[in-house]
Amino acid sequence: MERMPGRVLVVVPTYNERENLPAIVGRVRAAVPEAHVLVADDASPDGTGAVADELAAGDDHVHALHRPGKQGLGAAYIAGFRWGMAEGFDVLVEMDADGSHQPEELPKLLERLAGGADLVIGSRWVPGGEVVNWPASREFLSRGANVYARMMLGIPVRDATAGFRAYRAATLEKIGLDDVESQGYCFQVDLTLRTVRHGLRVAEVPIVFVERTAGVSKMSRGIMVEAFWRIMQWGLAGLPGRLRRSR
Ligand SMILES: Nc1nc2c(ncn2[C@@H]2O[C@H](COP(=O)(O)OP(=O)(O)O)[C@@H](O)[C@H]2O)c(=O)[nH]1
Ligand SMILES: [Mg+2]
Repeated sequence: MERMPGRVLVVVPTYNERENLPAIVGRVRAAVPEAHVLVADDASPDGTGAVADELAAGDDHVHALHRPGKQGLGAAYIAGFRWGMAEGFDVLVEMDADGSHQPEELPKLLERLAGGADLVIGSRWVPGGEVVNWPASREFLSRGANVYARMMLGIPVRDATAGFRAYRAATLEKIGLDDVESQGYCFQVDLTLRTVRHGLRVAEVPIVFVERTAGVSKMSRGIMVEAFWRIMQWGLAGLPGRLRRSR
């Protein structure tokens, strides 16, 4: 890669991803050999944690973080980010374990970060972005959630729910992680909003998102309900400021 934005840690949260993990870790190591990988596993019943330990034992760029039980995506990422910042990494990457986020596209995100951004989002909903193998219902849900978030929050981001992204450690330090309560996918919207509200630079680069072929999605009704209400709360809390600025 031409320009690296510093030492990079790719955090991969896992819950029952045993059959997906070895391939995804191998692809990250091949695509960006200088980057380290941290698997943040929530005591997966299928033994993903033991698979992570095996991978870590065979490669000094691979690490495993074991958490006591399923506590949601947000909590796993925060634990992973804290681990990485304590270890002195300059860039913290979010990436799913199921192959939906293609490690081969990671250099593109990192180059954009090095070129001058505080958060880079791998976006499905900008020109050039794409989703492969999604049923129409899932595409409708994702597009709808993004229109809802953009209108409620007034942020200029096309894919605020995307989970393939790169943060500067300095960005995470500035926005603060101590009071983040979002557990499910609205964690992504939460951190996007914080980044925008701190006046930091958010860039979106198009990615091709490929639906998983092994294991099952952890998307649930509870996760959707959490996102709906939290986004409404943030939108209402930010409304006086938006009105003041538009006058
Ligand atoms: N550690 C941890 N990982 C999770 C949790 N929920 C989902 N994940 C992981 O987050 C990533 C995205 O989840 P996935 O089920 O593929 O969601 P989808 O792509 O939106 O259908 C995968 O790597 C999951 O294993 C959780 O509660 N804890
Ligand atoms: Mg997935």
